[in-house]
Amino acid sequence: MTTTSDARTFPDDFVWGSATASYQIEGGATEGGRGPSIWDTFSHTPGKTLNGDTGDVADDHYHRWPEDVEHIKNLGLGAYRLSIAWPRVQPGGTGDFNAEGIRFYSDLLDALLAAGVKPVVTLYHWDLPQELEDAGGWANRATAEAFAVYARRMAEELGDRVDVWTTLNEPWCSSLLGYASGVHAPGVTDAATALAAIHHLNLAHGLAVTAIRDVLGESAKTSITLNLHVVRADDPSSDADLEAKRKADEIANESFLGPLLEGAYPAGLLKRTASVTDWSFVRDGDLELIRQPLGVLGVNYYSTARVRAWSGEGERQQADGHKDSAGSPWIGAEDIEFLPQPGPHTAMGWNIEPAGLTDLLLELHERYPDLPMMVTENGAAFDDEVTETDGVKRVHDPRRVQYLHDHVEALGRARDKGADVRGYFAWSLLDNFEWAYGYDRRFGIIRVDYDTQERTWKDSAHWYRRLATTGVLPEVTEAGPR
Ligand code: GBH
Repeated sequence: MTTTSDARTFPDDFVWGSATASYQIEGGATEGGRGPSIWDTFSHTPGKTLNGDTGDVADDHYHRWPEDVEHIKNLGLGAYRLSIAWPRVQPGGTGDFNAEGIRFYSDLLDALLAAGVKPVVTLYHWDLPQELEDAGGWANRATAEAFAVYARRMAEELGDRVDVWTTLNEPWCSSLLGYASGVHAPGVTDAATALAAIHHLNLAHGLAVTAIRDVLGESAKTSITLNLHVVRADDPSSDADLEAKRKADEIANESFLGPLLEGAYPAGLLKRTASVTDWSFVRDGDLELIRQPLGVLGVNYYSTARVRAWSGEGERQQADGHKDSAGSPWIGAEDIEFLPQPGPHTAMGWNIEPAGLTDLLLELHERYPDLPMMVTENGAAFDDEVTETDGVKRVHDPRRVQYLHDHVEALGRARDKGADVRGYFAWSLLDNFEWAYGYDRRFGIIRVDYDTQERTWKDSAHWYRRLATTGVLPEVTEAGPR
């Protein structure tokens, strides 16, 4: 690792990228032999997404990918993080693969390589084939086994062109938002089901890494991306608040880090959930299967949370994101409350706290000193201002520029203190389908006009290009075209 005393200057081999996910950008939902996914079903169910938005068309990336690759190239990015839609390449999740779907990704990877961009590929960013959900989804062990078959086939078909293989994106969301709070597909609200989903997602990761290494050899760069929660105790000198933090950490972080990197589920969580499930879905040998060598850990970071013990009286405060959901994703932490965080906040209502990223990366580095990391997502939704002068459109997004600037700086601080962070991916390349929030929330550094599908670089895209091409953090005033 190259060290530098200046947190604003990054080494030449530091990777600057941007990220997307299949269901959020592709559209073409019924084209090219693609099968339905749980997000097609969920978004087409009235009341599940804001304004009833679906990913049927999204950014029409399925047809416009050559233009999008041009944008990636013109941004000067060294890497692009994309996900494969499982139902596009294997419509039912088991059985036949779909040559047309595989060709779509094969062509996309070729174009990225021709543009000098390294593909970082996620195998699962939440679009489970509906047939697998009908058979029990992630609560079903067979889904993990099917995932390994799919992963093996992708490694065989595309392995020579992929730089990093990421198995899962944010299994916390897939399990706890999908099966506990129900705000994500498939919209189930059952704690026991969610805990089984956690385990089968972890198992799917382990089986997939094994399959990928079997096909591509031990030098294959394998990875998983986690949304690790930075949880602060409201009063760090209060044992009760520290205990509240520990409960939140266990369900949100340790139920993944534990099995993936340390070979066990957190004992406290097992105890506190004993009345919900007997955990018999964890079979002999599973923990060995899950704990596989990782080339790099992907870290997604957006904001922080603050918790304290709940007295049991009055109305319990809940995390901003889950106020209206039917179930809580904080299993085993029913007696804690989430306090409103001081601002500023993004359009998602998430608080902005760049120091949380420094803390998180340093903590991970201390715990796993030999594990390289990449920030695989970081970014913010804001209301952008679109102006048009003499037919030239500009999109002003000063708060996004500030957000990206401050977080890259925070990443640089962690690196200066020794954290082995090798890359940063801005979420997202394009405005896209923001899950339950539909098209209402825009995370892109490139604006998408959903009537015309026209792409327009925001000021943040111009700013990010300077960063990616120089490796030196520009001032926020250096945003905009030049
Ligand atoms: C990522 O999820 C996804 O990978 C990506 O697809 C998505 O578009 C992007 O972020 C933006 O949402 O629950 O109130 O404590 C991020 C999901 C964000 C979930 C922060 C938990 C904490 C708010 N996480 N959130 S709260």
